[in-house]
Amino acid sequence: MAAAPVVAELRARSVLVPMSRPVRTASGSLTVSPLVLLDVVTDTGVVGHGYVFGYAPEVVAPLRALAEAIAPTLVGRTLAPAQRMRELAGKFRLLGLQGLLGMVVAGIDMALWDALGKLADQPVAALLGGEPVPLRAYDSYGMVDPVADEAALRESVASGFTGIKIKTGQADPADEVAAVGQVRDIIGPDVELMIDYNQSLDPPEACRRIRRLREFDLYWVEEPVAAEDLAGHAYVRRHADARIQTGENWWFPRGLSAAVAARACDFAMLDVMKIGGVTGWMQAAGEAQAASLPVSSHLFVEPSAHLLAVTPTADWLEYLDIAGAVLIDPCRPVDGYVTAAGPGLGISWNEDAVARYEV
Ligand code: SMN
Ligand code: MG
Repeated sequence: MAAAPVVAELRARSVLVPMSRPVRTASGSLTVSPLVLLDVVTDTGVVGHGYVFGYAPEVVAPLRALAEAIAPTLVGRTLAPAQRMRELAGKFRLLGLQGLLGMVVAGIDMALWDALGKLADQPVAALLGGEPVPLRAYDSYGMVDPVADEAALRESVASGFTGIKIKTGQADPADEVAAVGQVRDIIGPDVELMIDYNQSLDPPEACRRIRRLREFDLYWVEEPVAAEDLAGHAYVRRHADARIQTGENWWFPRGLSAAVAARACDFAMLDVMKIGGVTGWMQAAGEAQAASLPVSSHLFVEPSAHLLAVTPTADWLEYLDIAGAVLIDPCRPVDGYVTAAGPGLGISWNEDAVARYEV
């Protein structure tokens, strides 16, 4: 049997990428997408790609430096993502896989799985026992101006999206009620409407605001309070008449376990970076099924399309493009659905664009 491919080099490049739709949230705005592109160069010549989203431009340099510092640990090792994850978790046990380290480890995991898919000429969804399938997607907006954004919202619905998410948490609750009501009027009663407070409220205020939005038939209310305030999420879930979504800020599968134990949510939102890459997602998806939590994705459209395809309780794919400007063939929605592309995770860099945005 031929020798298993090994990692020859781990390469990290940082880019500040334009976002197709800047995002204003109650907890800050994003006008550029700070990414670190990770390449696992194998001894066969096949290169696996992964990427991490830094949220703030200041973070890409330390992320890149961290990836470069970890690289020697991987050189010469096989591509086995689960084994490499176990070893990295052991090596960094005292620090813990979270924060910038957790993000880099997850990005490496994505690149390892991408390399395995490319070597097998298979989409990662197939490596995981499934296959690419059309996934219903919602079009994800920031805080909207219902007048200025009306045309875009109507176009989202006309293009086939059956779900729309908007950010809320306006300083004046009356402005929030007006915005949600106007968006509901624009998209009509048959399109699902989600709102996302991005951790901006305290539990009693969240309950008060949700009560004022009752007539608008919300599909979910996302991160009403601080992500790590699981008791606060559970309080809102108990006292407000709304289904609570959270999870984009869970660190690795244990983050989901803690939320399940706290009865913090009705849904699970998995961020393929923070949940621990493909490997972490698959472990979390099993626990979400056991807890009967519908799973939706957060950002990372391409990898998430593969993972939701093999997630037993898959619910929605979030369509919010953070990397398309540096991808050769980004996943685009068709009639409101997104289907994974392979081989691997379907990630190939547009090198001209990478050169343009590299920092
Ligand atoms: C979100 C967070 C950070 C960047 C973009 C969007 C938001 C979401 O919480 O759920 O999309
Ligand atoms: Mg969110």
